[in-house]
Amino acid sequence: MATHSTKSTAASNLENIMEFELALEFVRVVEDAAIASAHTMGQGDRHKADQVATETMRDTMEKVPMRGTIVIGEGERDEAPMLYIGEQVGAGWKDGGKLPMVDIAVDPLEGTNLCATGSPGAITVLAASEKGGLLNAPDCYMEKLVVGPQCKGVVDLDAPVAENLKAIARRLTRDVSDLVIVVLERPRHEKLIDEIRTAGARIRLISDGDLSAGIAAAVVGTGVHAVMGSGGAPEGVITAAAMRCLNGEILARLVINTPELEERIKKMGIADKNKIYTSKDLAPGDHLVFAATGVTDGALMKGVRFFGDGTRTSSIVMTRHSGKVRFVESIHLAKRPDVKVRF
Ligand code: VTB
Repeated sequence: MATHSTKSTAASNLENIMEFELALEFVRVVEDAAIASAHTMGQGDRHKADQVATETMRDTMEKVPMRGTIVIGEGERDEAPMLYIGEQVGAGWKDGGKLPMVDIAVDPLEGTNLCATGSPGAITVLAASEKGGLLNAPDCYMEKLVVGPQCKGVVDLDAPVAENLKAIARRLTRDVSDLVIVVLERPRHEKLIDEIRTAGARIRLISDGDLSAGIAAAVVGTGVHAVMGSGGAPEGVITAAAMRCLNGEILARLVINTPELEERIKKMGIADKNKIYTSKDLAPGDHLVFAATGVTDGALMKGVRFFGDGTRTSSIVMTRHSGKVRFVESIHLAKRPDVKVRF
């Protein structure tokens, strides 16, 4: 009994280190990546924007005191030079291995096009958990339905769109015509968009970035009530980590529509391709950290601002177990003796 409690105290200490101490380290990681990619804003080069975000994220991540493993990243080892799935990151691998083992899901630049065109909604983002706390989702599409805490439990991925909208409106004590639903503007969403319009709800079509839209849906006052449609599965897992911190919900299903993908998920041990995942299925970790920084202006965070004496960033960092949602406004000072800080 005594041994058991000592063990679990040790385990929970490690996990507390993860939430309390690593949370701020992860803010540094997303801030640095955001500053690097913000320098490329509007240059029309999405690959460059993504590349500098990835390189910078990796550089800063290497200094974090942890034994991190990328579980969702830039692709398989042979297709991505860094932040590839399975890559070991962090300062802890070199020093005898006392530091916590952490699984990490990254999207170094969510909304590469948004950054390349200087449009709102680009963010740098990551989620972290104790080992096994984030589903290793394949890089395919995922059908998603994201709602905030009040609408948890009343929506169903397979229900008609009109019914889900009615349920959301009822929970938010308003009419369907008052709702704002965010949908990626894609030909594959024509039917969905028609159905939302027919039901009478309002729509915000976005060109990219359903991850930050999903987070906005779980925060009261952002003017986003749900996100519907299909986007990337890896981003779905990162959204799920955010939902677990914000008490929102993502319901999701992998879109497995080719023999290659069938084969891929079989190898990954996913038996039922039609399974509907909840936030807890996608991000089952008990100790979860979610961190994001605005690259361009968005609903929750401002974009990076360069002001000569330094750089200002807006970030959000959330921890599930300790229940903290922090909005972090940072000023990164230029190395000059006469540097000024403005409120
Ligand atoms: C993008 C991106 C999203 O999914 O749409 C991508 O903007 C995949 O969709 O934020 P397309 O292939 O149609 O572009 C996301 O990355 C994330 O879900």
